[in-house]
Amino acid sequence: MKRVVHAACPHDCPDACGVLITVEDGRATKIQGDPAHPVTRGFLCAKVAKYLDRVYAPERVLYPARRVGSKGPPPQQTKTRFAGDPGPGAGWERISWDAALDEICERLRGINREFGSEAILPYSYGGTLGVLNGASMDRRFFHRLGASQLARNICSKTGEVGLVSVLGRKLGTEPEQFAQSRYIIAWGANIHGNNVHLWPFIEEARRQGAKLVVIDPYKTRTARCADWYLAIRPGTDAALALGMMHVIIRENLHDADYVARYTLGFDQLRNRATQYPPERVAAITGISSEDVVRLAREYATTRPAAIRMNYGVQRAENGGMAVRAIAMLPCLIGSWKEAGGGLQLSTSGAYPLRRDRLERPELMLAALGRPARTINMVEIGHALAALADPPVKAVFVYNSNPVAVAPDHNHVVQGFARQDLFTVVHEQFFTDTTDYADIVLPATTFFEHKELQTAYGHYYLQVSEKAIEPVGECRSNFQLFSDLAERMGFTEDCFKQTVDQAMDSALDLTHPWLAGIDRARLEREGHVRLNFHHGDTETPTENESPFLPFAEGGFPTPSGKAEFYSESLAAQGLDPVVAFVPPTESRHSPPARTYPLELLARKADNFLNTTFTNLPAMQQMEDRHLLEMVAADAEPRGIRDGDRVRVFNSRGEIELTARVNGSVPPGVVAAQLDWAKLSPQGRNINVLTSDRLTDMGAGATFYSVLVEVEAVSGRERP
Ligand SMILES: Nc1nc2c(c(=O)[nH]1)N[C@H]1C(S)=C(S)[C@@H](COP(=O)(O)OP(=O)(O)OC[C@H]3O[C@@H](n4cnc5c(=O)[nH]c(N)nc54)[C@H](O)[C@@H]3O)O[C@H]1N2
Ligand SMILES: Nc1nc2c(c(=O)[nH]1)N[C@H]1C(S)=C(S)[C@@H](COP(=O)(O)OP(=O)(O)OC[C@H]3O[C@@H](n4cnc5c(=O)[nH]c(N)nc54)[C@H](O)[C@@H]3O)O[C@H]1N2
Ligand code: SF4
Ligand SMILES: [Mo]
Repeated sequence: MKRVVHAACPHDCPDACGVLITVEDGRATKIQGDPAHPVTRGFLCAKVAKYLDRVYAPERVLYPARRVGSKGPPPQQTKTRFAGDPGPGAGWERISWDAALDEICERLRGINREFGSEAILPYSYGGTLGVLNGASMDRRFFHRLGASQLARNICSKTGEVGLVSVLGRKLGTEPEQFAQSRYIIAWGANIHGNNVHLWPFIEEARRQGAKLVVIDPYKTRTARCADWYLAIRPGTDAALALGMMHVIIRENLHDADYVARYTLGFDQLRNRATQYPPERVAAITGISSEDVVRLAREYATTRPAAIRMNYGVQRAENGGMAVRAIAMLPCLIGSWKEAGGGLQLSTSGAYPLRRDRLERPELMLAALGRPARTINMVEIGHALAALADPPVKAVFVYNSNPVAVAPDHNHVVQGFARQDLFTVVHEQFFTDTTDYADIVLPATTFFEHKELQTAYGHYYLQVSEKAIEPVGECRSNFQLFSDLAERMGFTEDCFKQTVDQAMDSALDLTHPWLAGIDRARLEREGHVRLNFHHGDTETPTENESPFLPFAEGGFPTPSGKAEFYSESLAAQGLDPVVAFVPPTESRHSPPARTYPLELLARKADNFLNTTFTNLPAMQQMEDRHLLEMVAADAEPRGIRDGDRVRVFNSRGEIELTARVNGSVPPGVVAAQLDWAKLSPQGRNINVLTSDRLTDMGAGATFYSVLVEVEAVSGRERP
């Protein structure tokens, strides 16, 4: 029997594609984009187009397994192949689910007794962004246990805090509206690589004469397609935005009416912008003063103008202020009034789901009588290796690969290698993190479970149906934590909820944006756009009409206005307006800085963080283990294209192959994130990154890293 099932891609990507899976006799035989989805319109990225390879990969984790060998990566000869059914010598023995759950419960109970419940730490991030499998039963379980809380700040927190400080909420321009823009700035946004479904809308705009400007220190595929590419120095975006505001205000190009009605603190902003004349901005950013002036004039006068900012800007140490500065631009020129204007960083703040009902934070208060202590996931290396107080004695990892993705890799490895640490990893593959697990549990893919799906790059809500039965003995996150709760003897009703019941409880139909969008309708239609009300109006606008969240102000900030001046930042001891403060690790840092080159430890276009890095079809699409640099930095170091180089700083070192290709500006080098055990010397680029936190939101600083590079001579290739 053949049927076609509607699903939604849950990977950590703004697009949340509508997907159609063909199933024949219980086996998925084809995957394609859903042509009916108004934003993702029938195509998939290269990664997910080959998803059958992932679902049916021979290396998938299929059964629970218990470590029999020592912790750490497997020996070289078994480096790339890990049988899902671990055979003798693989370092694992297959165990039953009953045995696995019993052992986990016994260990957690013991640790709880001896060290307290906060010695247990969950660690999860973006494996699936599905509403239920991302954060529901898992949170209930750890709250009920009284476990430590995890601050999930590794990706977007800084940008969120920066954006919200101006706009009040994570709302932005709909992707569909970019087709109507006449001026588009991709600002730290690698659209071709990371948000490919926006591209056709941009192309549509360009056919009607729109100009695309890309601001990125790395010459991405997106930059190569741009009408104008500005190679900004890393971590200097706040200065560029301030320079633009300087020109816009000086030349009276701002929208005085919009500013007067809907913004707060214009006078303070004007004073601040005065301090950033184009010449000063040029010296900071590496963009000429003529270009700063031209960008400001074009942006303010070519309408509608939209900014697609992505998360690249906010991975700098001063990223909060940078996002804040950029978010002020559309408020200054009033472009929120126009379809095809405004700015998009994320749309995720639009979904009025009842997260409280899914996560049940009150269970933690009942268990502990107070909120549990919080550990920042960015600092996991130090929390484990330097022994937080009370010490972390158990880590439960799901939806994440911390040994590969967390900064300061050497500390992370040192922490996870602790023999006294009890580590459980729920995974689809034997990753860098399972190498340090005591117990590995098999996880379903989105083909194998039902899910509710939001997006962070558009405004559609979707139901993703289960297409096939779980392969092997895989269980979804939702089921795993429900099963564990039962085994722990947790009797609260919420642990017995079915997937459908949990979905229903999340869908708050009393909220106007969700009115009429119940599960039955989502199941029937697959995807439904949120119904937006503008301002305070009670009647939903026509569903086809453009969503203009701030056309008439209505900013959900404390003042109800776009805040160029923020009391709440002042209260936190931060600059209440906005300023450029150079990152500690940057060319602008004090002369005593020890390492001369700025490193961008980037994502790959054909991987998703470290997901997909182990699949041969994806590996073939990437040139891996390269250090990209310009001739001006290579030659003085005696480095030629293709040479082995040692890249190092005080935190670590890694050997890569030099690629002298002009993708980076002088003074900047770039390399890709990959699995450590698939990289030279078994370590990845995060040996060089730092767990220093950002200015706002305590986020990660992956793009504020200084290194030195030298040629490796007369040494064996690793
Ligand atoms: N193919 C693919 N798609 C992905 C991902 C992936 O790994 N691969 N990851 C997903 C995830 S988790 C996320 S958060 C999103 C992220 O999507 P993006 O925000 O687009 O992600 P990044 O690649 O981190 O950063 C975007 C660009 O910012 C540039 N950049 C770095 N530093 C600076 C700076 O100081 N100023 C400016 N102006 N630009 C800078 C980088 O060179 C990069 O090209 O993408 C998601 N989609
Ligand atoms: N150097 C450097 N480091 C970075 C970044 C960078 O740009 N450069 N990017 C940072 C960013 S933006 C992010 S978001 C983080 C990402 O950090 P993570 O969210 O840890 O990302 P992944 O490496 O993709 O690991 C996700 C894992 O979840 C597993 N998984 C998928 N679905 C499920 C499921 O349903 N259940 C379970 N249990 N597991 C599942 C996948 O197999 C995969 O191994 O990395 C950060 N690290
Ligand atoms: S990873 Fe992104 S682009 Fe690819 S299918 Fe999933 S949502 Fe679509
Ligand atoms: Mo991310």
